[in-house]
Amino acid sequence: MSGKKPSNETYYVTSPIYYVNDAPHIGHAYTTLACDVLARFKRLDGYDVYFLTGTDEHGQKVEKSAEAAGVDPQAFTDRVSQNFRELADFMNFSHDGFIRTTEPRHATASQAIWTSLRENGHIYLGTYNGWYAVRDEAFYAEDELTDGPDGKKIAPSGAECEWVEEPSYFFDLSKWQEPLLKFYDENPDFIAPKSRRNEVISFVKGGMHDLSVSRTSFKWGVDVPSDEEHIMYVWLDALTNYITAVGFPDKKSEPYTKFWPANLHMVGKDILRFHAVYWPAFLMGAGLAPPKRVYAHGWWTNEGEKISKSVGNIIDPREIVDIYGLDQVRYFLMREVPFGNDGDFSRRSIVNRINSELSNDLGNLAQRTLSMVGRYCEGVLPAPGELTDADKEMRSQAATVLGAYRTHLDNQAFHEALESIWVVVRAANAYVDQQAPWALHKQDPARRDTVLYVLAETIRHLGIYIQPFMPDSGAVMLDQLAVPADARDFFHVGEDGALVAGTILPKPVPVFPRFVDE
Ligand code: ME8
Repeated sequence: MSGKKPSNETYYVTSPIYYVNDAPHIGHAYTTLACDVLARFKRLDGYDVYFLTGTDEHGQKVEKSAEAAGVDPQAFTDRVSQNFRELADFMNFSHDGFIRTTEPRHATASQAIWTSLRENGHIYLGTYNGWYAVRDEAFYAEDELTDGPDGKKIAPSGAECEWVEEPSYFFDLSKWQEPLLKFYDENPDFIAPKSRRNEVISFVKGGMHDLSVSRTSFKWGVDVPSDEEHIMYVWLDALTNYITAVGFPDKKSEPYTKFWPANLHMVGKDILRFHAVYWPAFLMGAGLAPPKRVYAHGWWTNEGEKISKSVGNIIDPREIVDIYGLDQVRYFLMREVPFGNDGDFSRRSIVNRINSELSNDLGNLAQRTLSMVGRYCEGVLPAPGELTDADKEMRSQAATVLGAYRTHLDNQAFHEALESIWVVVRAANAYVDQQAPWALHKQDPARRDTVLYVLAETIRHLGIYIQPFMPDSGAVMLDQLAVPADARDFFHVGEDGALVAGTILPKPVPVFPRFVDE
């Protein structure tokens, strides 16, 4: 049966932890939203879920931003981290944890992983001479750089590089080529989508230099154990957040035993190398299991242009939510772009999606069905009579689509997951038109009741399904059918949760009003 709960299954999903040098924008909201949809879906599917997000607060970039703001880095991060917490609440994210890398538990975990790497012989002391981009907090090899104006060296990401020469500890990344290639080979789903997997594999095949993992020229970071001159490289510290949050270095108790290795690290394509190359190497070097999967999604542009502070076209999630509505924005972000590809935010496309798919297709279906129940049945859910083939087909389609929905989300194909639900929405609209309950009203009230019942059941399924993407709207749809709060998970898909005839339904209100441009 499609709605069956798995037993004792867990699901650990993480967003990146965001740098606190900037205000949150649509790109940050996008990544965490994808995690939120997965977390909500898995909860409805009976999993024990841990969904983590947070802020990355160390490193030179944050230190410089604090300096520019004229405050000490701790006060600065306290303030800016709060903006990301507020964004998460405002976007209705259902995270179970919010981690800050300046928390004491995180220094403990970072120092513990460092110590394991050192004891296992993967970290040694040397001197770093090379290029560093503060914006990316990343080291680059000479042959990766191009010449910019004023003789500056520019990284492939567009960030300016500076020459760094200082004592540094190194991680023996050059020795990890074979183990990593073997790991990718044995775990073909570790990196997604496929095109990104190929990029990572060719990067690793190209050979890697040892990685500088400590700095001495500034102070804003986690101290290297037993060498107070050094602080840890911000990415080693940052990546460790994923195990800090589940209790590392305590590997023997929950939540670590329950949730590690993580099921999914969701990231943008800009930070895939850190997650798919460095992180599994660090973990294996420390004798810990790598995560099960890393998904690198694409990049948003604004009306065709790269989003950047200097261009001044940053999209503030609050602004668009104020204009279009929260669930409308959540829907658009997950529906507009085949997940994994780059996407463009344009006014025209969001308005189109709201008016055609939300308002016309889904909103009208619910509104016209429930108004007929109000008008013809005095607001009491009618009892169905014998079902025709068309009725049975409608009911079965609504219940069985859960299987395709689940598969799409396990592949992080959010757009296809929504499309599979919309196949049912369109089938239900065709069913209303064919059955024409308004014409049956006088001639055949028993048949009219059956059709309205089948439609109400279809809307119940749609209400359940849209909850991960549009939690508030899903709740409103289910409220209108008087579905009890404990009957809204996937266990209640199909006959198990069928609506009870005779239930008095509240007066319907439109769930998705049309967007009228003023
Ligand atoms: O990289 N389109 O943090 P960060 C889509 N602290 N996604 C975007 C985006 C856009 N235009 N702009 C940003 C860091 N993102 C590190 C991560 S994790 C251990 C440490 C999203 O604040 C996307 O997920 O620069 C990208 O990977 C992330 O924000 C970068 O956030």
